[in-house]
Amino acid sequence: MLRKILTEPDAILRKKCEPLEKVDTETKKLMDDMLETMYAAPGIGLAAIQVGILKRLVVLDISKGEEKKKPIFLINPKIIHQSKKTSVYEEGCLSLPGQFAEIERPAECTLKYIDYNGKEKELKADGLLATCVQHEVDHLNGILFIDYLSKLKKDMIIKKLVKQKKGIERVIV
Ligand code: GNR
Ligand code: NI
Repeated sequence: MLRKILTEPDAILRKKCEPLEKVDTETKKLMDDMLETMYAAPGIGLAAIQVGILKRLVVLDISKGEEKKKPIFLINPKIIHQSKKTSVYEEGCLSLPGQFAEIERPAECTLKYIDYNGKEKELKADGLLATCVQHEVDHLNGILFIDYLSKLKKDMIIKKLVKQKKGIERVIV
């Protein structure tokens, strides 16, 4: 089932998400829906908070069009190491439609998480995956990539998004 993706400005996107206590059928259904929603968007990552669920849940897939799909499910992800070395990527976000900016983050990170089957795992990420993982963990703490920009750039982007949203409302009403 496709879920609706919330976009900025929306107060829900600024909330802190709660850890999951168990991986039950409801959790798996939500993760399946999130993956479907992410592929349909299309995007390479999606946090539950982006579909309005305040739980520490993330789905990712950085495989390219022709390649075999490689979905990753992260439950209660915790970054346990970040490299001193940084890298810059042009980031986008499904909650900031049409907005892109170069963001500097640690180039490598290691995380602990629970997988789809409820097993504890560790993942060492670099390149785009490292950026994406950190972008998603930020979502779980109510942080968006525009928070790393100057106030001027951030305000400009929010203004554009408010305008976009007003346009959409007018069409619906
Ligand atoms: O689809 C997405 N692409 C992307 C590109 C660079 C860095 C991060 C991302 S994540 C984004 C999907 C999204 O909003 N995830 O929260
Ligand atoms: Ni995002």
